[in-house]
Amino acid sequence: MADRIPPGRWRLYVITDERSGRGRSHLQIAEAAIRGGADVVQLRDKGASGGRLYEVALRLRKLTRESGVPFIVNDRLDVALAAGADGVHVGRQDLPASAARKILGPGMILGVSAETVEEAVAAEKDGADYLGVGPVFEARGTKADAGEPLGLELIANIRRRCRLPIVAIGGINAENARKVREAGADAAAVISAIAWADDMEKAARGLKLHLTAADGDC
Ligand code: TZP
Ligand code: MG
Repeated sequence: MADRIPPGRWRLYVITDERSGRGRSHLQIAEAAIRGGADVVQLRDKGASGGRLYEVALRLRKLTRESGVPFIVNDRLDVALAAGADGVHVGRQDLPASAARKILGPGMILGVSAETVEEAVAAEKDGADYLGVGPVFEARGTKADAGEPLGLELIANIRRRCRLPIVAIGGINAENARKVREAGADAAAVISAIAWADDMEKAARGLKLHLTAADGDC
């Protein structure tokens, strides 16, 4: 098994979301994404019951462990802990970062969403391991309540104020992926660019190439 890649080295962060996946399952999206070079996989399912989410998390845990890819659960600390995930991602509607850190202990990865520089600074102080920053571009096709795009400028501003790895999110695709790296993001998180692609593996491979192409410049 490959050594686990820490957040600062992540480039392609793939979020499985069945509702925006043309009927593809979480497992199918994750399998294709990993074959295409995903550095980390997040399970996101706002509609699933705790029981169903736990079952899916166990399957993704097995797959990601065998592939040496870190596994993050969105929103649900309980499911992340029960399934033996590597970490959890929390946002404004979830348990605050400081409380999540208390429960997780120092060994698990804590991702925290930030839509402003102030939120990013607070998340860093509260124990986040990486920041999810966005929506950078238009993302309401995937997340109805995503809000106005915040732009590349936000990434650059957070980069100046925080040391944590930045995972940019929202409307990222093969055309604009390199721009988020150049603005200061370490990685890009994507849903539709992979889950909606005709060939998910090929889409992941293409995105990964764009994201790593900027390695020499950043
Ligand atoms: N948080 C901010 S935008 C977004 C989330 C979960 C949706 C990203 O989806 P896509 O399809 O990659 O724009
Ligand atoms: Mg959340």
